Amino acid sequence: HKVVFSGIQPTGIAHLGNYLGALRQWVTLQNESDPSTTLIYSLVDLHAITLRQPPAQLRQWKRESLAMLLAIGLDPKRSTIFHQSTVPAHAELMWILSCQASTGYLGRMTQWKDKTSGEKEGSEKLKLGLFSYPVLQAADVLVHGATHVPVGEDQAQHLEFAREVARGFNHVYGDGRVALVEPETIISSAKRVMSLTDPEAKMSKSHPNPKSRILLTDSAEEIRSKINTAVTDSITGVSYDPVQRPGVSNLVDILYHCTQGAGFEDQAALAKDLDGSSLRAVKRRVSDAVESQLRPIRERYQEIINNAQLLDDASTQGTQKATISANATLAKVKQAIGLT
Ligand code: AQP
Repeated sequence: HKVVFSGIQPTGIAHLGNYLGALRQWVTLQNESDPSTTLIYSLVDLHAITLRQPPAQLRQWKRESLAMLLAIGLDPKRSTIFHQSTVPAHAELMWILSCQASTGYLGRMTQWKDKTSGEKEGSEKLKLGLFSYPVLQAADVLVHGATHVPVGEDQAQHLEFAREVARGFNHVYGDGRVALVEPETIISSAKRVMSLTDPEAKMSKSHPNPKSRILLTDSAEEIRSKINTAVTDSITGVSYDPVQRPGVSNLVDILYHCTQGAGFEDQAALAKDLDGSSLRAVKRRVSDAVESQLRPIRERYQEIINNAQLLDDASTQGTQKATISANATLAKVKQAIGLT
């Protein structure tokens, strides 16, 4: 039985990287999979508080993020869509898995190293939640028995960790009645969309410069202006070389993925075709392609963001379905450990 699970942090409106790297796949999986496939998508609000968020801001982001999942085309009747904190089994399984997870492994996580590399004052100020959130992420996936997890490349390491935790748990407690499922990672072809202002870093919600990302709610003018000011290089012509020319290659990537390949075999072939055009013309094509992808999403979002009834109903329905799925696993786990 195929179970798809994935999550997004409600830490702001989703950006083009979230969409091409993860969300678009969520919708495709929903629309193309067999009716027997279970689809569970979570707004992972407990992950969102690993960095401090003003309460009113978090509340607003949670609502906007839910509206966005509906706007991209997820159907709450077909897919389970819920806020993580409304299903306590996630946090409960996290504790149980924490008693299994290696701190050495957690300390080697790239995201942990990146987020703490600037800290000069030792570990005093660093929060435990930021260190242990891959364990919560493992619980998110394992508590629903997910078989497939569609994510961007930055999450691949955390998924490997989740498999390791599942293996460890099964080794200690697996007695035939409980076996946590080791999930497969599904990485989309747009696995890493880069920042427009700093193309060596991934596009992210938390980057301080709003020009670094295109939000799914951006107007046509905002899209155009952000693409126009995107950092490129002073080399003449267009070529696809993510190492030497990260800015230009990112634009080629974005064009490629927003036009389903634009009829070309790969990004290098598309770049070759663009080579005669001025950078200005290339940027115009990129803006047009992004605008065509995002316009329907933006319009649908505007229709539903103020529909409190629709949002509340979707969330309540999602919580009910997710609770049933999560509690089934948690009960088996507690039994196996001897807690019940
Ligand atoms: N740039 C990206 N390219 C491709 N996929 C991406 N994802 C995120 N950025 C890119 C994928 O989107 C899903 C949700 O991830 P997230 O909620 O962690 O989004 P974020 O933009 O990464 O958020 P933050 O708040 O800036 O978090 P940090 O800085 O912690 O990463 C995931 O499947 C992710 O892979």
